[in-house]
Amino acid sequence: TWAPVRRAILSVSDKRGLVELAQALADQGVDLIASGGTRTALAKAGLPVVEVAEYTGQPEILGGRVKTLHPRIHGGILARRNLPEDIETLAASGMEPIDLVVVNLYPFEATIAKPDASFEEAVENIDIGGPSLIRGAAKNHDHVAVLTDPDQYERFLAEFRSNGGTTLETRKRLAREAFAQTGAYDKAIAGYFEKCAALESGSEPAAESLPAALNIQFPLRQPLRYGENPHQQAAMYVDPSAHGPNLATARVLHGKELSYNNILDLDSALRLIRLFDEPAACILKHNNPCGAAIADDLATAFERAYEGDPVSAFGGIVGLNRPVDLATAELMCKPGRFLEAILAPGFEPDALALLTTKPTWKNSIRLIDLQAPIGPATPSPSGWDLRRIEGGMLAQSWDELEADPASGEVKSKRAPTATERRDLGFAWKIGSMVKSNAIVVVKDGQLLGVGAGQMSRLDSVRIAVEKAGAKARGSVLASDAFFPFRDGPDTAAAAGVAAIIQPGGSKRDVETIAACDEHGMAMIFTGRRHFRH
Ligand code: 93A
Repeated sequence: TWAPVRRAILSVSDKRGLVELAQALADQGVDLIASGGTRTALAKAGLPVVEVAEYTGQPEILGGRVKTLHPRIHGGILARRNLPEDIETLAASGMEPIDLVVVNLYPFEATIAKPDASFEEAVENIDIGGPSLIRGAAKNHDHVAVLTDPDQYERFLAEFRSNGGTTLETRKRLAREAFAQTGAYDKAIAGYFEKCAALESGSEPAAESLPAALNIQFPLRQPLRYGENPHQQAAMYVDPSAHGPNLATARVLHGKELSYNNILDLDSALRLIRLFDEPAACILKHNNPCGAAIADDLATAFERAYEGDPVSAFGGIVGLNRPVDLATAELMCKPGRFLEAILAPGFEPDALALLTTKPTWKNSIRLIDLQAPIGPATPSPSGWDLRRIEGGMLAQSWDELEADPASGEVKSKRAPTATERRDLGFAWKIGSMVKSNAIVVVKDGQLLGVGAGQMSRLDSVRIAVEKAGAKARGSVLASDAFFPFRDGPDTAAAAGVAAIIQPGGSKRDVETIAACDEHGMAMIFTGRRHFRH
């Protein structure tokens, strides 16, 4: 099942890591073929490389629209090495097998994201030759490996350096990732065409409509030791259409195998942390945040997240939206602290070294590298949010957060101050990730108290302000859905809460607004609720 790499074609728009990859290939005697710009980059680095035009004898035509679309290239990729007819066909035409395809596509999504991009420019950025190379290699994964993203190079090279080739398992994984990528690419193009057509006809773009039936195929990623409890069987499956950082493909750098509950908590941590632009940290327990903070640097954000509720944070799942640095790792390792897992878009080497050698937890801490930056710009999840019920399944579109919740309508006499507004926005984001009924209390970018999963909203308020204690004075509060009675805001005011954010929409909103005005509290309505059942 092992296949050697003797000849590679490289054609990349994103040239990150290209030279290092090609150097490692050349070091082991791999022949390199590259399209125009890629060849120039490699030749500049002093690497021996043949240009596609020279290899095929066919110069690029139509202003670059036809670069690599040639039988000598596609024959070399698609030939079945174990089929005598294919090998004879190659030989008869003087063609050679190509064992590795390194391609990433014209940046279509980046092009249409530019505010001044014309339709013509977008169309010119539809890659034709690239997807053909990728799909050919992925189809012939029995013999050919395909790399479609610079983030894959390191792992590929670790294997290639040790044996000069790849295993079938690797090639299959790469093929899966390749098809997911070309699929997402075409989906983006189709979406753009649809949007342009809708704009021309003057109507709003049609929302993705509900499918008549869900025909879902999620390949098995890995069996899990057990489910939510030890007597339950469990496994993790992957959504082949998924793109962007996710738990099904994240890399576990260190520690014991992830458990079912770990994965659920880490997934929530990922969803929470990606809501923030600024350095942010969160700590989850039983799928609810017990700590969260934003700050100018990651270490401060972590420290404030932990200190928000140090008792609950013990044994928690940590999510961070910046690579873990040494300062943050040192705070994590403070005496008396214990963490179950840490998820981040990377770990700096000195931080990794420290976290994996702390005596009390060195074998148990799980470190999960998302291998890609995360933030509000990360693509929203693909497909539908699915839940099983007895005898069927529920599907809904994902609960997306409004862009700027704190800019909602001010309902109270007093408008929130600038600081309160910032905290209200932070609280709203955290509240959207708490099990309903959800109430969160926040001050200065730090989560101080959470009331989660209560059957009465008032009980959630009581728990949240009690958790915050004396720190509730001057804080702000978010409620994931409207207050049905004024008792919630009254209780908040008694604890010293200064401002509230909630969706509004109760028939007793007038009474709730009156309560805020009596207590001098500011209140904003967002108009959108975020139940999490
Ligand atoms: O215009 S294309 O669709 N025609 C092609 O035949 C073709 N072959 C590769 N674009 C094509 N590519 C793309 O060119 C690759 O997917 C890659 O994104 C880019 C690399 O071009 P260069 O090496 O000239 O920078």
